Amino acid sequence: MTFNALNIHPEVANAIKNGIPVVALESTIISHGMPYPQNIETAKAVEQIVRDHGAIPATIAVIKGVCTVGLTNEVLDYFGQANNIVKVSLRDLPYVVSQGLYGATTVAATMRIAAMAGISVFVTGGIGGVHRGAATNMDISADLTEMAETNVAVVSAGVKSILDIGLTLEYLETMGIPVVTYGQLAFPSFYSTNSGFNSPMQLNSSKEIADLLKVKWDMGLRGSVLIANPIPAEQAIATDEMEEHIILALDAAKRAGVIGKDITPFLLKYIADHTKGESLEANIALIKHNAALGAKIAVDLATSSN
Ligand code: PSU
Ligand code: MN
Repeated sequence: MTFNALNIHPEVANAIKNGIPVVALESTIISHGMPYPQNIETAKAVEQIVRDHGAIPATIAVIKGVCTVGLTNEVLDYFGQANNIVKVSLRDLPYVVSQGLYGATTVAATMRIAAMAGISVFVTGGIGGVHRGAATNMDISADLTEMAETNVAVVSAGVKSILDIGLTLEYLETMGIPVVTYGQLAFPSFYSTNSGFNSPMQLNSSKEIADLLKVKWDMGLRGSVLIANPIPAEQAIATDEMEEHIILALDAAKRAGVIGKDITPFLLKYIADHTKGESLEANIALIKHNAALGAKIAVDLATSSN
């Protein structure tokens, strides 16, 4: 059994080769993070927004064991509906590749494959982080350890409050990962513009963010930068309203005995099901918003690197 390299879509490969900006996108959000058909509609809309802002989108997934960078619409349709798709974090990659399976990649696995392909900007909704109760359950997403290691910037709407946001920020500090909030100091919590924690850094333009990335990597400092892009205020959901649903979701997960990699998808689905689609709408709005910022950063980074 050998590793059959990567399959990079010709449009993406051409862009990488010629210094044209590229934005990587994950697939767990499609297969395990959002319901059908909104998942596919959103995935396609996000790709279009990346294009509208001057970059080439590269959604990443594992197809029959092949790490694939840049998906066709047919493949996106498949990943949005099929039920044989493994949620693939870093740990799961060699298994799905050697077994020839279909895998939807998390932030961690997407970053790693993006780096293999030579892509340095990645857009998602929310990253995984330190879970509530981590002091006893040790549940810390591999997204964080990956961010310490791999030179791919991550644009997100902050950290979802299903996690312990304070501990997640502490962990990011320990691992040397800069956390930059775009346009404000308050660190956003996915559905809300303000998590109650301040961001360690604030930058106000995509150019300044691209400069920070370039300097970090030119200095030989390995790893990611977490760029937190607050949800547009008109789409935000009040923190205390979300908190009620989160408490119920955590309780339901505990009663159902959900652990490990199934926790995050369980909580996301529970909350979406119990907020009458309001959270789904917010989720869609924020990822589109992130796609625009990520594409601008990729454009500025390509300009300063060419
Ligand atoms: N948070 C969200 N939506 C998501 C995820 C997290 O609001 O879709 C997904 C991402 O793919 C992320 C993964 O990388 O969940 C984290 O999973 P875990 O906690 O098992 O590492
Ligand atoms: Mn976990």
